[in-house]
Amino acid sequence: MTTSKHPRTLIAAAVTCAAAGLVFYACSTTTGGNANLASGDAASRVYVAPGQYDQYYAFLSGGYNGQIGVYGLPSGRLLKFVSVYSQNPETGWGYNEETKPMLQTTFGSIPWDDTHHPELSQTDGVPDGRWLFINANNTPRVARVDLTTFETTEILQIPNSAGGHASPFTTPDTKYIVSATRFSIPVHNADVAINSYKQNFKGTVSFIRADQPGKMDIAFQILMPGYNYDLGHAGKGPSDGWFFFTTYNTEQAHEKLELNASQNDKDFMAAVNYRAAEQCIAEGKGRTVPAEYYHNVLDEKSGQAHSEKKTSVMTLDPNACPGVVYFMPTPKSPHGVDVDPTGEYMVAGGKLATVIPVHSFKKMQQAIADKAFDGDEYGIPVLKYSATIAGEVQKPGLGPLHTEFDGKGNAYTSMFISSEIVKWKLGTWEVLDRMPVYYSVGHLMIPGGDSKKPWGQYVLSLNKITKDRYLPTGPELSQSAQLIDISGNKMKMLLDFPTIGEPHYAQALPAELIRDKQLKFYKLAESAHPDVVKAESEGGITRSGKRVDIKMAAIRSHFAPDNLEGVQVGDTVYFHVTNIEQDWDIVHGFAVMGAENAELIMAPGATRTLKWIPKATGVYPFYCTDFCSALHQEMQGYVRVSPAGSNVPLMANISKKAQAQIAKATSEKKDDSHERHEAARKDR
Ligand code: K7E
Ligand code: CUA
Repeated sequence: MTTSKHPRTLIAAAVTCAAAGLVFYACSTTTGGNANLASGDAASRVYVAPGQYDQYYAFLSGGYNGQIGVYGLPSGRLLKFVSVYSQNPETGWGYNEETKPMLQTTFGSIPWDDTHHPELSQTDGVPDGRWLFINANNTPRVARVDLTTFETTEILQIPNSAGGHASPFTTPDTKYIVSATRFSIPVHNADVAINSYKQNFKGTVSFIRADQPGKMDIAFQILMPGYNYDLGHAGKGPSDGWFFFTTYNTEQAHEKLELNASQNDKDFMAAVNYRAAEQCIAEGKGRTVPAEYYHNVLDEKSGQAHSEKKTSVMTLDPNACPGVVYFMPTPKSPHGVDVDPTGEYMVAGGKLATVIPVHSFKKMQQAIADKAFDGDEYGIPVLKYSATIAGEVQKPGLGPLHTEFDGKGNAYTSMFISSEIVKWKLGTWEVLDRMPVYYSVGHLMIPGGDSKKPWGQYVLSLNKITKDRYLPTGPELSQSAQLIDISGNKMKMLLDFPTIGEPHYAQALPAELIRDKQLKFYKLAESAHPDVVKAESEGGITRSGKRVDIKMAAIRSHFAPDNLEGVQVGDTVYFHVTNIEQDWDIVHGFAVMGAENAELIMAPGATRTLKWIPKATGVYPFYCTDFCSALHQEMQGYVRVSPAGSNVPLMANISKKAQAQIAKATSEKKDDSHERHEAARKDR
């Protein structure tokens, strides 16, 4: 669920169900114990000895922290946060000049978002460890994270959309990732009465070209009726070429949705034939319309991001392209839609339904061929429920949300209201096992569990409410994840660990698919950053009007230059700091007193730039923030700030060693930059 952090959501869910004539009780608000769920050998099953590696990388979305948490499984150890949509003062992401453009949108620079669904790139339907995509839920965007650097390298804004929730699920070849509107809005957005919802509000489903890094773009947007589009998954195998989306609010309510969007017994699963859409567009049946959105790319060679504003988008009206969209009635306000590894079954999470409905792709094709329609909605054929349904899992539990697969013919569904994971069999639809989880599970995740080849060893339960699970930390507690062994017939609880942010979905894959491909440092010799320094002697200070640029090298354990003069009140100062180390994991930081943004953190070989506007005269220390050597505490310097118009000359103090480098360089090459002379002029 999207906003299900607090216990009141449980009550709300129960009330909703009561309104629908059913009374569900959340069994997840009991207090106390249940500590003995774990079997005796559980500890040894998750124990990763000092110096040993975890078996899987797991990527957990951070929800409202706008980031991604990288955890090792089975230990549950937190390895890293990848900054995506939210500024991160810890790394300087979104604060330094290099990465600021990554947060650019048509609404301006947005320093925050809400991440829900990490999605690994796939080759032939199997996660391949190249990239991880993630959606922004509030201001719709999709991002690419490069899994050799664990850095966000690309962000694309989605126009004509609001609430980019059904995103960024991939096709089996990663040709496309998708983004669909959770909130329908006027398309093109306009000043209209909210009660003109039915006439004016539309949904869109965007197919985003994703297989070429640095070149993400919207291939086309399909204009859909004004429902809420919740989640999506691509077909695979026989259903390759199709994409499935859940909808709710087919009532098209625009107020008190809690009640008004829960009237219909069935909403729809939308089946989109995207190859047919490609075909229609090739035949000129699409329409290019004006739309403004940003594409932001971090250049690998310079480490600098650039923003490009796009001005149009290709749209397709399903009525102009018969056969591109069908609706399958699906009970009731479905949340997740998950396609099994064979590609035959589409499982819906009918969160207010009493069953788990499963559609058959084979039957769907037959129903289309037979025109087994129950009329249409806005020209889109509605297939008969009985014609596409493969089966219903009876009495699965309360509040089914999401399903993943183990690759051995079993499915695992999360039950939000009854707080359990339910294992059932594809084809016979019988419930095989249940595991209580604490509390209120949202998504669940099996490594590769939405792909053609799940690594069906564990399921991770991503829970919303921790209550009494951990030492209390005031009114707000962390969310939790629980690792369950699914290698045998019965599920076994192994581990319970707190998570940061609100992980909605997660994905995981075997560590060896990523581990040995890690970049250890950026090659200094190949840096294309315009303000890089490749040796200490290249540091210096220059002025151009009221702008002062300071180029600096950072190396254990000093900055070069380390003392600077000639800066004046009213100047805008840019510190361009290059970590000139060429050694794995030797990181330096940079912070200056009174700076209003954050620190810089420089990976080896990287240049980062801090903007600083000194407001008062004085001497300002700066220092390295990352404990880099025994003499880290000595890694410091001063900037002198004089009054505006002062005649204190520019001075950058560099070491004897650097002076020697400069002398050597100038004797070899007479006409070398006088910026360096300037720097060397006033040395110690
Ligand atoms: Cu169920 Cu946003 Cu995929 Cu929350 S979502 S759980
Ligand atoms: Cu460099 Cu501490």
